[in-house]
Amino acid sequence: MHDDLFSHLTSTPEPFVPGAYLLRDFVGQQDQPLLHDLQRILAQAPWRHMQTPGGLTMSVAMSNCGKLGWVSDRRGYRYASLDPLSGLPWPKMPPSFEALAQSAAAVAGCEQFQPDACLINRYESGTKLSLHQDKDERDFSQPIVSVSLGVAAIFLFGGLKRSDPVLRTELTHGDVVVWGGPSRLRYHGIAPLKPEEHPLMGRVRINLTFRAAG
Ligand code: MD3
Ligand code: FE
Repeated sequence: MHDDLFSHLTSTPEPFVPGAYLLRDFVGQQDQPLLHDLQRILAQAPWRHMQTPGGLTMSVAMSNCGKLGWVSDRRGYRYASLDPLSGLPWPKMPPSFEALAQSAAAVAGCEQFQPDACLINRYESGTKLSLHQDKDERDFSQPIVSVSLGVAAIFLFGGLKRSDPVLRTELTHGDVVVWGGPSRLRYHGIAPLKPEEHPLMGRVRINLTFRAAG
């Protein structure tokens, strides 16, 4: 149904590291409807800065939509079906979000991707995300799809060990990356966001990560 919105890519692109497919401006003209749906989600589940298990406040502001949401507090990292701020279920994943994630996964050869969680990250000038692995999901054979919106960021990706060398690439508004296969457990992070302005988004970067978590 939605495939025609994303049909500008017809053949499988080359992975830029094994298993990871970078789809430049895959969002295209869908950015406005996506942002419209995002505003609805944030009205129900506003930005918040979560605590790490060690008691630090994360500089990235977060929210979630979908059946499950990623949460962090003094008890640890986990997926939860209720928003701890409201006690209510996370907002439903909008069809526009799901269609984008599934179309991108399909381009990368993952036809069966069924995300049940979308973590929404907001970066302001200076906000960074330290090198980490995503290991809170049940099935690492399922990819993670990430969507970048707003100010460009330097994405850092290492190897399977924290000490492995770290490569850098810029992710700009509309870029989508499908992280599957051997890239799924790579260390990754975001360098401090530069104080820049994006015409549609202002001085922020928003990243959506779609996961099959449960
Ligand atoms: C590589 N988010 O939410 S997106 C995260 O831009 C996260 O907000 C960053 O890392 C952001 O966990 C990076 C790119 C990304 C997301 C998940 C991955 C790369 C990944 C999982 C495995 C390998
Ligand atoms: Fe991550």
